[in-house]
Amino acid sequence: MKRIVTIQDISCVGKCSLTVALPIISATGVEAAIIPTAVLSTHTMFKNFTCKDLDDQILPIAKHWKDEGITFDAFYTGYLASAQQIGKVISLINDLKQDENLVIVDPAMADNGKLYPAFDEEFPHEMAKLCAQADIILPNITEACYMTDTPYRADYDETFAKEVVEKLAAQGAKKVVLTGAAFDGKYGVLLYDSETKKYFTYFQEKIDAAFHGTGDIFSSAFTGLLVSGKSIEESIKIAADYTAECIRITKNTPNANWYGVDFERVIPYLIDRIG
Ligand code: PXL
Repeated sequence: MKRIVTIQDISCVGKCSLTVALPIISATGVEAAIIPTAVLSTHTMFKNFTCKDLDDQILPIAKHWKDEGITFDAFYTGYLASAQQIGKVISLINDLKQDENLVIVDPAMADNGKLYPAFDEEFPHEMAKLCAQADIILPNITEACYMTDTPYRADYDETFAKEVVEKLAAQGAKKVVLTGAAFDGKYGVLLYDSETKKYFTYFQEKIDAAFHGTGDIFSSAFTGLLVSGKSIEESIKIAADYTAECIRITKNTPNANWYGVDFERVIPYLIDRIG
């Protein structure tokens, strides 16, 4: 059985990060080991959230695993609690990673042109260092702009998207998967492979609703699917369709935006698509 370690926070309420990564990766038939980077009462879109940073646990956990000879097929990181924590995650990966292991980074830190409340302008530069070491990164356009010091544009075209994606690849990431790519009236995912210099796009019908945590749902499904043996293109398609289904069934639920989508009800669809 394949095993991923996913490194991100636990938001106790507000479905995102580890509370979605665990069930979704499990549904793809892959083991999800975890490192919780922080425990928050809710994700940071709620007011007055509490946060206990678990920074001091990261390297001791890594050391124990190394001593025990525990290995992983992939390292998958999401929301990290501080710039200092990013350095520790880089050390952990360098320490435990074997040549054939995948490093997948979702630089979960910003959306709609803005950083999440816990982060300052320096944070994206640290995150860019982690992304530079990754096999695959999963930014949205806001995160891509922050990490490349490109002024954010709410409206952009395909040329702009490709420019930003290629800047990220030039910083070191082998493959860039731009999520929520919206240009020329289309909406979906844009993949750039810096080794083949080829693009792959998967567009979908844009659903007129926004929910918190859908980026984490896409990234978790994508990572599980890829590690389970699907191609990168197939993993993008199934993860994007799964995320869209989650949004579709939650669309009319009042006040769901912050609480997250009903991804649980669509797990049978995900398993069906895996075949
Ligand atoms: O979904 C990304 C995410 C994860 N974890 C925490 C967050 C957010 C987005 O705001 O606040 C704590």
